[in-house]
Amino acid sequence: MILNKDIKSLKTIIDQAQKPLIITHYNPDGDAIGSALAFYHYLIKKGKDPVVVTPNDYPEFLHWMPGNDKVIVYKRNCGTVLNHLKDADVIFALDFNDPDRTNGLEEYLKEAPGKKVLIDHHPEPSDFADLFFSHTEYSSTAELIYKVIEELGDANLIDKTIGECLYTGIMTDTGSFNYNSSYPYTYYVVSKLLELGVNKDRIYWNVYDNYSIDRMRLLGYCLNKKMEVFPEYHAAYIAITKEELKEFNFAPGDSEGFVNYPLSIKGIFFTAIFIEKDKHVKISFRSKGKFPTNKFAEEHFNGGGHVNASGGYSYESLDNTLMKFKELLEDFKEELNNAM
Ligand SMILES: [Mn+2]
Repeated sequence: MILNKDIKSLKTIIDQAQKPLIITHYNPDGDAIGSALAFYHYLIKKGKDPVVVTPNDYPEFLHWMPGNDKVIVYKRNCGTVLNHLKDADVIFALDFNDPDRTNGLEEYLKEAPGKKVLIDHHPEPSDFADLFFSHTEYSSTAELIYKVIEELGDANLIDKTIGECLYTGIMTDTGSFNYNSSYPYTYYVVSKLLELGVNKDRIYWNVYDNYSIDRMRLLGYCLNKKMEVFPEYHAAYIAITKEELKEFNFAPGDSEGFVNYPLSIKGIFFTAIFIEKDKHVKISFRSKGKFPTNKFAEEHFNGGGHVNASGGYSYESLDNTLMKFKELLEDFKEELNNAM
């Protein structure tokens, strides 16, 4: 439930804002960028001059979004971003629950003098903001942004441009309405966005139908040669080494979504992808049903996230990481067998 008093506070904060700044998490996804740009366009309509900051670059399939050219990437513009953080009188933290999720900006964010407003749908936010809109029942931060703007009495300011950004966030965070999308409100928002003329097919093509040839071949290789299936645990994983990534001219974002494919196998409810990096192994988890991948990631792989979609890291070798994962499957056998 969004409290009236919080909406009142937010209204005052926005009215008084001279230098608002919007920031997302590291490796921003469609929801992070969609929410940030939607809120950017909203603040412009409120007569503000907002700045949008991301900690690092994001995949090219999000570069078509309106306002993309306004985003300042910290990794490439350190000084500019730090100055903006110091100058901002309001900081909107979108789609993340802890300053650590900015991967390198956490201290600057915590020390920044501006008022901090969190708008996010991840569980258990840390106590770094002055005002919290933290609601896990929303499919995406984008959907929550719609709700907040509606509660502010500004639904009439949401136009096609804002709508395209919001729709992208909702679509990507639900895997095109495949998961996290069982509440009617999601479809209420979508219906409103469609009324504004948002072209959902074009957005889908922009985001999903833009594989490079290398990426498509990497996917084929992963499914054919690198997928291990464990029917007895209802689980499967894909693991890719650094050398293999090089072979396929890996670009950031190329393995996005691969983790979901094994879930299409009959009887598979839990999947993981392990990607070998220079100093660690990056892991993503997905599940169908009750198996809490976020708890699993948090307890065993230095990570966290949502019940059905989460991520983590391992600082051991890829081989040892996979061995550990397989042992854990045995430990969780009963829970996995009762997950559906
Ligand atoms: Mn999100």
